[in-house]
Amino acid sequence: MEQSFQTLGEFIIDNQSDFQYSTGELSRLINSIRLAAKTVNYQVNKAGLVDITGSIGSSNTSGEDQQKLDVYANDVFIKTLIDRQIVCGIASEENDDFICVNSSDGGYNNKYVVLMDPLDGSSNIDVNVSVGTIFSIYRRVSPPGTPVVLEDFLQPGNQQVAAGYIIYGTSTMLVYTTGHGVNGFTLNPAIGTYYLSHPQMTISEDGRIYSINEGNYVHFPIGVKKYLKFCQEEKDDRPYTSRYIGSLVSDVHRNIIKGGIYIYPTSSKAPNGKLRLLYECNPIAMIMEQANGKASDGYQRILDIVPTELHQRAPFFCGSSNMVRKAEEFMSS
Ligand code: AHM
Ligand code: MG
Repeated sequence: MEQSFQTLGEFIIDNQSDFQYSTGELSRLINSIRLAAKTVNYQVNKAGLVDITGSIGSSNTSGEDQQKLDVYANDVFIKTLIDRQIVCGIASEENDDFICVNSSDGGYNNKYVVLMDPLDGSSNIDVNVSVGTIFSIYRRVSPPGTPVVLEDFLQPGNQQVAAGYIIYGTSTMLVYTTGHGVNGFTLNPAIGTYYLSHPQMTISEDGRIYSINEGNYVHFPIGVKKYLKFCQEEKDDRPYTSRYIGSLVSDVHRNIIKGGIYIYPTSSKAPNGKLRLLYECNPIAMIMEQANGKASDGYQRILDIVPTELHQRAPFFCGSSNMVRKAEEFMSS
C-alpha cells in the first residue's frame, strides 16, 4: 500500500489550533482513544481463534447479554483513559453508573467527559460481522477541581465537542469530528498506524438505501410503515435498496459513503426505540450533521434532546438529509 497519506497523529497535531485556547487536552484524549482502539482491534480480529467469543452469562444494565469482547473492550477503553488521567469522567453503555477520574495532580482538574459504547453490535461477533466503538466527548459543566456529577453527562448532543466511531470491518477505520467536518482514518495493521484515507467525508443529500429491521414491521408506528411503502414504491428513482447489517456503525458507515437512511424507530415492543441517546444516537448524529446529513427522532433534531437519564433510549432516523426529511413528513402526517 502506498503510504503517502497523512497519519492520524500528524493530523491531530496539525489541527490542534482549531480550538481556541486549546491546551492540547482534547488532542491527547483523541490519541488515547486511538490507542485503545488499536488494542481492541487486535482482539476483535483474532476473535475466532481464541476462546473470547460468546456470552459470559452476565447482563449489562439494560438486561442484555454481555459478550466477552464487550467486557474486554469496555475495560480497555476505561483503563486507557484512566491511566492517562486525561478525562474527568467516563460513562459507558456497559456500566450502570459513570466513573469519576482523577487528574494527574490527584485532583479533579480535567475538562472533558467521555461517553461511549465500547463494542456496538457485539451480538454479531460470533458470526464474523463488523462491529464498532462509538464515542462522544463533552466539556464538563461542573466546576473543575470537584468530582464530576451526573449533569456533566446529561448534556444535549449539541454540546458535544467531538464524536466518532471505530469500525472493525474488512479494514479498521477511525472516523471522527471535532465540529470541523468528518475525517476517516484507515489502520494499516502491519505498522499499527492510521492514515487519513477519507478526508472531509460527506453524505449525499439523496440516497437509495434504507436500513431498518423490517422483521419488526407489524410493531412499527404508522408513519414508519408508510415511509417503508414509499421506499418500496415503483416510482421515480424508487424502489430503494434495503440493506441492514444490524450493526449500527457498519450500517451508518456504508450509508455515509453510499447515501441512505438508517432507522431504528419506536415500536409496540420497544416504546422508546432501542438505541441509547447518549452512547449511540448523539455521537452518530453529530457525525451525520458534520457530514451534511441529518439525524432526528422522527420529529425533532436528536442533538437538541435534553437527556434525563444516562441509559435513555431514543428512536433514531439518520442519513441523507432529504431522506430523513421525507421520513419525518410521514411521521407527522
Ligand atoms: P447493542 O448496543 O446491544 O449492540 O445494540 C445496538 C445494535 C445496533 O448496532 C444495531 O443497529 C441494532 O442494535 C440492531 O438491533 P436489532 O437486532 O433489533 O435490529
Ligand atoms: Mg450499542
